[in-house]
Amino acid sequence: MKLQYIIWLSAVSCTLAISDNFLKMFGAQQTPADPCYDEDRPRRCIPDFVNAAFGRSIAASSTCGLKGTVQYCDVLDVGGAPQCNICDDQNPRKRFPSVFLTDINNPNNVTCWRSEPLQPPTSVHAPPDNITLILSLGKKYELTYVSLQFCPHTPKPDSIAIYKSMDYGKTWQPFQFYSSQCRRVYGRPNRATITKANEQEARCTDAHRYTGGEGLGLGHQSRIAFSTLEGRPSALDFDNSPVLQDWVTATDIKVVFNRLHMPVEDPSDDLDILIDEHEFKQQQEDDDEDDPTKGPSVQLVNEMQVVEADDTKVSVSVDMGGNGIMNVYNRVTHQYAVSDFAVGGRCKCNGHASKCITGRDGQLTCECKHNTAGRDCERCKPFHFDRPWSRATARDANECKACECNQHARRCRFNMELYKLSGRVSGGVCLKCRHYTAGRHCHYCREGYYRDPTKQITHRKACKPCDCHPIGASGKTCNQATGQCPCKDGVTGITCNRCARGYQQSRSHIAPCINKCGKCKSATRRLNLNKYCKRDYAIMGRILSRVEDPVDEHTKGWIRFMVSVESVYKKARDSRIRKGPTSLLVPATDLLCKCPKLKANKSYLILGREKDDSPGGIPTGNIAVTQRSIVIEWRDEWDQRMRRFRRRARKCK
Ligand SMILES: [Ca+2]
Repeated sequence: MKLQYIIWLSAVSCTLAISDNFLKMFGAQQTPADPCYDEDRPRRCIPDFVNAAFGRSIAASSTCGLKGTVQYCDVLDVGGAPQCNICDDQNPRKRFPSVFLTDINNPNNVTCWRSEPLQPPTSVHAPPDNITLILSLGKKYELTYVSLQFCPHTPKPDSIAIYKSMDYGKTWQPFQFYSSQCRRVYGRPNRATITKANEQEARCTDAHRYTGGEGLGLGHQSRIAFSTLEGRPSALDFDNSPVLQDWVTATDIKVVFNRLHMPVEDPSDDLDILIDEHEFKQQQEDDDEDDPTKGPSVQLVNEMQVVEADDTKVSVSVDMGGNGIMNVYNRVTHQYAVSDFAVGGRCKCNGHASKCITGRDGQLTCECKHNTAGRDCERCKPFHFDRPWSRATARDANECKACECNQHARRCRFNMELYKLSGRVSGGVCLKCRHYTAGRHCHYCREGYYRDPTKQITHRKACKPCDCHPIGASGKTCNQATGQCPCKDGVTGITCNRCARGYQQSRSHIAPCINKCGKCKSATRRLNLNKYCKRDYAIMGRILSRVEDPVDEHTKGWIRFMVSVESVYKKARDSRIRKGPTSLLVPATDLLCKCPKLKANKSYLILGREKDDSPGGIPTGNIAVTQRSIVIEWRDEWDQRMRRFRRRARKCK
């Protein structure tokens, strides 16, 4: 006991001495490099090649012994007597359930599914057997092959149809047909050539009759293996062939056994057979030439078969028309028996995941990288719509890129027009920019806000409100860069909140800041002939009222009074001035300086120039008081003086 303790201690000290290096190694093993990235650069990644059927349950339309004990008979040797046995699903040693189709395929302990015994067909026109096996893969896979291995001492069926579904069994499409009589059974030519025009078309072949295990397959297991890409021209350029990418995609595989053996021919059908045999010979000659697409897929199939390689023997073809064989058929049970149903392929992740995992909902799903999402990484994850989604290729991982929203938006959408305009670089458009930002990338400030130059555009407070003064500013939108609001005349400050130098505050909303009132020229009391001559008109008028809210297009900034013109001493020949009521306009700023000072019900002598009466240059017939006008409160003696000026005015120049 004590000795053991010492040995253990020395082992610990030894470990401590190398612990540094050991830990480094250990650390590297803990975080294996992500196959979807080369350093930080995204690259295409794909899940491992697997037998996607392994361990999955298969729905069989018929299983021997499920409804009670049934007898079946095999022939173990050519010419030997049939040996009979029973199927009984209740007896563990006599069961042939469908789970045996996808269990471990151990050549030393072959397990088989068997269909219920069937009535052998009496003629080629008898209805087909239609025994069906359905394999659900649980998600989309890209399949390289589908293979069926038949039980020892049982025949390889003559006519088999394989279908695939891409929508979890809602719809099915033909994948491959096997028959000694393709035309008769499946209405298709034998071994048709696939061109680029019909790469997504199922073929029918009788080749399985010539590749071992024909007839009874006595003494060994026979197999059929359908290579999905074999003979399809675009297989070498699979990356760039959406048609073939679609072709190999499946969620479910359905195998339908239509004929175990082809019944004896009707003499009238000979012609059909002859055509098929001719086609086969032709095809064999063609196949002898190098077919580059054939090699890799067959190789893959072989890789998957390594486990059974020891048991597989090459067999020779058997004359199908021989009476000896037909005699044996009659003595054995008419029954399908399959020991292994395998589909080789990869979980479909479009090059954006290196493995598939069971998601929270219990469903198999890709572990998506490259900012992709979906069970098959078939779309970009939210907020990563700057580039359109695309399958990864060897050259380009086609990573989904985040939209550039300067941290002001959580959502965006893709716009193809903008993407094209950008030279296929960026097509993301941010949605609902926050923090008062706006634009495709939330990269400028919304109207009514301006950029705070002291903060980054990504800052939450990068945009500040203009806060334009409701009275001092003439609008609510400030300069995006400086924040300067548009100020009314005489108003200053970034928000237009104070009067400029030389201006003073008024109580007017129209002109909140006015010139400090200077000397009022219009209120002069001195009037001479020279002044009289320089004015176009001279009238006496009585102020009737001040018109509130007189703001209109022509009189903005002017205050309107109603005035009754009572005497006209002078006017130009084409003047519109008449006796009677009319408008009198005074600049608001002048009025605030009481220049002139006007009171209701008072009369005034007014001298002015007609061209000043047209604010905005449009003649109105109004009277406008400006700095050049003369406005004097009326006194009766002005009447005499006006008449005198009028007489002397002939001397005016
Ligand atoms: Ca098995």
